[in-house]
Amino acid sequence: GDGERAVRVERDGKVAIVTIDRPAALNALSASVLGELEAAFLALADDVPAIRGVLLVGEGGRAFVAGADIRAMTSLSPEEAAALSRRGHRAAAAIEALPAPVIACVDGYALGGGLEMALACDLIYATDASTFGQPEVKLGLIPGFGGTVRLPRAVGLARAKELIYSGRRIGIDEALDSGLVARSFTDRAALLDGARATVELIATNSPTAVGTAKRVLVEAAGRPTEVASDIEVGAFEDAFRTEDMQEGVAAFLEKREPRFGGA
Ligand code: CO8
Repeated sequence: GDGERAVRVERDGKVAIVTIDRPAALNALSASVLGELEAAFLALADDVPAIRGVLLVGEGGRAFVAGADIRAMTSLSPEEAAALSRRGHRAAAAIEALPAPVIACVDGYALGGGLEMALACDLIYATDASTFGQPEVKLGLIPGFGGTVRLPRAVGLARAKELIYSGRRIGIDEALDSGLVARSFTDRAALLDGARATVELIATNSPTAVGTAKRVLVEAAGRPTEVASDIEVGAFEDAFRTEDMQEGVAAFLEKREPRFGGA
C-alpha cells in the first residue's frame, strides 16, 4: 500500500508475466492493487500481437491471491464497498478485454477475490499444492468480484452454489475434476513452463483469429443461444475479411507453415 506498486509486468518474448506482489498479505487485493491490475491489462492490449499471451501469477510461493484485502474492508461504508466491488469487476473486465489469452498460474491459495480474478482469466493452471474457495459467507459477505457470475460458468450452477454457500476450500483433485483447473503441475517451475508452452502453441495460430475467438467466447457467455449465435456469425464474417484467413487457407493448400501477419 501507500503508493508502492504491487503489480509488476515483465516481457519474455511473446509472453507477458503480470505478477501480484504483496506476499506479506498473501497478495490480497486492495483498491490500489485492483487499479494497478486494471491499468496493467489495459496497457498490455497495445502490445498485442507482439505479445501472444499473459501469465497472471502471485508472488511468494504461498498464495496466488488470498482474496480481497479484509483489513482494508473494515473502514468501508457500504457505498465504498460497492465502489471496491466495481473496481474488481473492472479489473476482471480488463483481463477479458485483452485480445490475447490470459492464463492464471495458481501456486497456493486462490480464495475469494483471488479465485474471482483467476476465473476472469481464459484458463487456470495450478500446482498440486493449490487451494481454491469462495469463503465470503464466512465473513458475512458474498463474492464481489464476479464469482456469482463466472464460477457457475466454470463448474456448473450446482457446484458453484455448493462452494459459495459452504465456503469450503477444495484442493487440486476436486478443482481438476470440476473443470475449474485445466491442468496441474508438480511445482511452480513446471507450472510456469507449462503455461509458457501453451502460449507458444497458441502463438503458432493467427493472432487475429485467437483474439476474435476470445472476444466471441467472452461476449457470448451466458447469452441466449440466438444472441450468441449472431455474435459468432458476425465475427465469422469478419474473419473472412482478414489477411490471416487468406494466408492460413493458402498455407494449408500449399502444404506449408502459415506466416500470420495479424491483419
Ligand atoms: N486480506 C488481507 N490480509 C490477508 C488476507 C486477506 N484476504 N489473507 C491473508 N492475509 C494476511 C494475514 O492477515 C497475515 O498477515 P499478518 O502476518 O500481518 O497477520 C498474512 O496475510 C498471512 O496470513 P495468515 O497468517 O492467515 O496465513 P495462514 O497460513 O495462517 O492462513 C489463509 C492462510 C488460510 C489463506 C488465511 O490467511 C485466510 O483465511 N485468509 C483469508 C481468506 C479469505 O477469507 N478470503 C476472502 C476474502 S473476501 C473476498 O475476497 C471478497 C471479494 C469481494 C469483495 C467485495 C468488496 C468489498
